[in-house]
Amino acid sequence: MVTGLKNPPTDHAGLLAWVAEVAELTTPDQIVWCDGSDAEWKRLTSELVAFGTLEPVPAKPDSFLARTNPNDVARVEERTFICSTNPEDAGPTNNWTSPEYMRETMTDLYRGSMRGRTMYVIPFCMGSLEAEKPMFGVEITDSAYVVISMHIMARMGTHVLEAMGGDAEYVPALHSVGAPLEPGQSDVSWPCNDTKYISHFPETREIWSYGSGYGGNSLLGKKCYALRIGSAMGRDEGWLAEHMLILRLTSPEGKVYHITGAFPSACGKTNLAMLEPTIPGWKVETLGDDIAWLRWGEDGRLWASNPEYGLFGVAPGTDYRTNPNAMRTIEKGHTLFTNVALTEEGDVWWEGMGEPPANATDWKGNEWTPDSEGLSSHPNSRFCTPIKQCPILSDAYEDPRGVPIDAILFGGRRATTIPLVTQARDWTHGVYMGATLSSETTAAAVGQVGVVRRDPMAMLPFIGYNAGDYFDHWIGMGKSADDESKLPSVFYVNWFRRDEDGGFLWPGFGENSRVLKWVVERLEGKAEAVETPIGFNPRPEDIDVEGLDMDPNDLAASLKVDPEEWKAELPLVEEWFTKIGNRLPTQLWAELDALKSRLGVD
Ligand code: GTP
Ligand code: SPV
Ligand code: MN
Repeated sequence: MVTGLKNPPTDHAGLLAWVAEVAELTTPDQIVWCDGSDAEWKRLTSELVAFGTLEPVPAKPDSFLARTNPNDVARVEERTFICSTNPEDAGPTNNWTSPEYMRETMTDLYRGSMRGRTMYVIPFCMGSLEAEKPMFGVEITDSAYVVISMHIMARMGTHVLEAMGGDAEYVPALHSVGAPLEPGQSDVSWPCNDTKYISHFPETREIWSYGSGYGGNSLLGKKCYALRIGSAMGRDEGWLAEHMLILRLTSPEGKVYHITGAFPSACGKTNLAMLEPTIPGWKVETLGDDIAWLRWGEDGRLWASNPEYGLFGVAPGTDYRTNPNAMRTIEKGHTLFTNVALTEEGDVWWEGMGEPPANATDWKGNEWTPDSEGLSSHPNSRFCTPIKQCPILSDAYEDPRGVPIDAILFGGRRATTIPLVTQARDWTHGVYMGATLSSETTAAAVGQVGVVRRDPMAMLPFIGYNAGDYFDHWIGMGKSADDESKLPSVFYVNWFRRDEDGGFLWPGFGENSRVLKWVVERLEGKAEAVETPIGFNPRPEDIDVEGLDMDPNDLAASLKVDPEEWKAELPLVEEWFTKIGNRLPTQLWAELDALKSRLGVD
């Protein structure tokens, strides 16, 4: 028997059977039950440094840099699968295979895949352990990088295993980098496999991942569990798992609001969640920057909680001027950087962080100077840091109930058409806005960057079931509210509209507080808006621009609702809805028809 099976730290029979089964299949050298301790962090980071997977970042306490294989730098949407029995249940937006086919295919891949490696067992919990029903998971992985990342990103370790007791339900999440070692074969610093599968079995709530060590492909509590499996659970149980930030906004009068925002990958969630308002008297506190679980509260309102324990944020563009609170968070150390540059002074650097260093080592390990041709850091390079280090973390963060939501923002990255902010008429119109959300693709996923695609509710790569059913679930959540006035108001924002020269019309970042101000003043019935074909829109004079040095023409252009641009959008929406097919709720076709008639199109 492999060591690690003999004196296991749990008597959970189901878990022990699964660990034994995986060990038998993948044949690791040893099994390690992760305890989540500081000693474990120290041991694994030291081992990874000695081995060359990590390099210390001496300028920041207890921080490290990983350089991945250049072919393993982002989520792989083409290799992500939803394996429901019926292909219709995965829907037209997901890759599908039958569960049987995927189990067979991946079992073959996993056979012996951990040979020569250590198999780590990571008990974790998404969300609070104090929750009515704690959302347990266990990840088995052969990557120590995954273990230390999970130390930061999720509640994990012995206390979770103890809380699971002998019979708790959990989501089994199996991960292998797919790089077995023959006796005597030397290892590489970032093992992975050209063959990659990120597979989900929503009916049996299981996750199987193979071939990639990176972020959303390998930290299986995050996108795989908290979004894809989570969304399927939410459909069955009457809640929502969403790709959303959560923030608390306090007005100068001391009124407290909670806002969630669904923006696609690398479209500004982390930045908005940690915003430092530029308008006096307003305060933002952070609750979450990537994932929100939305559930009904006893008061009949929708409450949001963040199931994660850390931040896995986009590095490029992060700076004291754009996101000072993220900088303060990572400055405290205990941070893992992936695919950024390391300066001669032993600090990290990336594009968008002030003046470039004279000399650095780039993300591929090559010498880099400001004259070098390539980027110092991969566009999807990231910092992985404990959320507790965020200096503006809200005191409600640990509350298992979360916070009651006043407004939901949908947003995308669009150079044209979409105004800075629009308020939906009602819940169903808000669902229409979310369902038709569009955005330019980013480096967060492998593939072409800058292509406009529909990314409904910023969940295109994360809906664990049929997108038509998902929209229906959103509409149903509105219907199940005991009182429509208790539902959050929905808004649609776009920080990324551009002028003819390609520059951003709106300054963004801290200045987005001006938009948040308009949002809460709409909730309070204080701010003006005009009714346009697409919803309620502010005029330039409705946005507080005091102290903002901005060309009034740019402000007007950022807010503009151009009927011609919106008419051009209609066939794209029609094509999108047609693609979703017969499970698209009729209410959304009705919303499209209503929009057409308001635009004077029949
Ligand atoms: P994921 O972690 O991939 O889900 O991304 P995210 O939505 O949290 O995106 P993030 O806040 O990390 O921002 C992604 C990129 O957009 C970074 O390079 C930011 O600097 C940039 N960005 C964020 N907010 C703004 C904004 O208001 N205006 C502009 N111009 N850029 C922004
Ligand atoms: C995203 O792509 O939306 C992320 C990064 O938040 S990853 O965890 O890699 O999915
Ligand atoms: Mn994300």
